[in-house]
Amino acid sequence: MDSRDLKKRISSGEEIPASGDKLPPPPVRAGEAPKYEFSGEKLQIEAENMYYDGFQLVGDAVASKSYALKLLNDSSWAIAEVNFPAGSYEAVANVLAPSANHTRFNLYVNRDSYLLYGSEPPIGKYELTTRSPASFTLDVPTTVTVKIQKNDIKNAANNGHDGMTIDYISFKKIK
Ligand SMILES: [Ca+2]
Repeated sequence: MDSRDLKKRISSGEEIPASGDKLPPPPVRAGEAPKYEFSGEKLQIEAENMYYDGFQLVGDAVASKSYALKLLNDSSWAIAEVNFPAGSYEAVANVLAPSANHTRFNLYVNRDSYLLYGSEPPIGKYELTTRSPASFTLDVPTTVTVKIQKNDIKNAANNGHDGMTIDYISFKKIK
């Protein structure tokens, strides 16, 4: 499906055969990094609400909030800012890999990269990347830039792939 077809499908409100649900209107595209406060135990950031370029917006009735972002190439990026209290955290993403060759991407927490991936081979539906949680500790309250991108710029062995659809990132306080 090219992006014009997607737009047509969204604007026509066509029903999705899988569930019969109509998609709500697509989210307004962010013009700058959205800012979040982490409080309590958990924070979920929808990929489609991040400030992004080089991703295709995907409408999917089974995705959280009915939309997700598909990573297209090396220059794809999506960012958000989060104020975290001091503590230890774990991040996972909800993802859909189209094939065994399209299963990985990097999540940056400020300057640190974490390679996220789900089941290998992929299970063919959305799943959490619980096999590769990104764990980090902040000694003091910290404003973090969270960034989704394909590659690890410091370590080519941890580069990702094109094609992963990313639904949301979920942060959990573990300590
Ligand atoms: Ca989503």
